[in-house]
Amino acid sequence: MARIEWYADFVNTSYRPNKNDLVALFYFEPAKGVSSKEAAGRIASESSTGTWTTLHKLPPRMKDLMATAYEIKGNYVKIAYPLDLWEAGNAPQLLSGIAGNIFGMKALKNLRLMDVVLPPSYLKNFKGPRHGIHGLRRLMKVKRRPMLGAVPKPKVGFSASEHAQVGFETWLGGFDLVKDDENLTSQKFNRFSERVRLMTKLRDKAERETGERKDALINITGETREMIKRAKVLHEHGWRYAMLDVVVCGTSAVQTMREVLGDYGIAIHAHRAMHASFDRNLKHGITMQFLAKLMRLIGVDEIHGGTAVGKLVGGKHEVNSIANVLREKKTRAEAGTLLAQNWGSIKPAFPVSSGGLHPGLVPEVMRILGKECVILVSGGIHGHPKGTRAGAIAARQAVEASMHGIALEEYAKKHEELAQALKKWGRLKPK
Ligand code: CAP
Ligand code: MG
Repeated sequence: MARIEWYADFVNTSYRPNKNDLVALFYFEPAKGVSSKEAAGRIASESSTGTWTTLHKLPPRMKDLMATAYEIKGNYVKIAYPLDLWEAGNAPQLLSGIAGNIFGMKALKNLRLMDVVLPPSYLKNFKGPRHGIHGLRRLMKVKRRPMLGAVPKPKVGFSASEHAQVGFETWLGGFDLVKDDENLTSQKFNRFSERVRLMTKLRDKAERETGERKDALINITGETREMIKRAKVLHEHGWRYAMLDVVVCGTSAVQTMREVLGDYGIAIHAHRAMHASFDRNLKHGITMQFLAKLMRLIGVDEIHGGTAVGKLVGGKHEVNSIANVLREKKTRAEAGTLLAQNWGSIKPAFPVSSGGLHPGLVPEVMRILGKECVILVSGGIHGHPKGTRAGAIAARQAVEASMHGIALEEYAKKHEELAQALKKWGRLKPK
């Protein structure tokens, strides 16, 4: 009888990837009755040239585009993809292959894309961050400490003027950045253009009064042509950053905005809202590490990566591992999670630590992430017993104490804002 399936043709354990292959690491669980080898072959097949059955006609050159599952170890498989499968500089197309149909295959109970090694020949068609860590430090004149920012809280509901006023208090307390929340764009109670106008006035005032650089992560998320208009407004008002909800916008829009904002010299702050819908289940979906990698590749300057100690999921290992992906020139391999990646000339990006932080948690965040990060303390400054400005002062004191290796309680003896924050929250880890 003629062969119906050809999945085995996509498995070759003696294959060794060449320097132009793109190599993906998957965690997989075959469905009942499916062998590991067959499941691995199906993943390689559906993510490259295959279909469910043998074909009547197959041009010989097709062989050169087939992916190869070449290493199967327990529930992990490595698959090598020839470079020519991928269009240069097209991030959505990459996802349609390695993160597309394969997640829905009946032959698999679970499938998780852990990481991908991008060869130099593939990397070279992407821009990476416009400024990166060093560029942002120069832009903001913040030399050594973590960058500090806060979102006015509640998340949405303030008028543009109330919002700008909270921002002003945040800046005057010593913070560098005032961030919009992910679901604030241009609602009728707080229009984008009005917010930008008022924030600009108060930013200039704050810069004059403090002698420090002050900026904001104003959310331009929307339909792509609208984002282009909003980017222009930010440019005309002299802003150095823009914020994008990168997952909901999609890689195509992020690539477009990297072009537009990059031409203006504006940095991208990436909020990752919706990431947990595909990275939270440890057996299925896509890791946050890979999302971070993809975003660094297509050009965000900083992206949320979790706190390990705050209100949202994501442990210490994951937070460190995301930082490894974002900050290193050569990302180190980590067993079962990360593959080694040489970033070539692509700049490093800041990991952003946010969600449920307050001054008492700052030392722990800095123990995990060090100084090369952005720390957002939002509820944890606006909830300070003396208000936003005192809250920001307290958080900055907590950063100073950590930079000097001084225990918070000790530092608080001479810094009353910090003492007040510690009295309210101590080392509380919010849920
Ligand atoms: C933080 C935050 C961010 C989260 C997102 C919020 O506020 O603005 O959206 O940090 O999560 O709305 O929760 P708080 P992540 O500081 O008041 O908690 O950074 O993990 O992507
Ligand atoms: Mg938020």
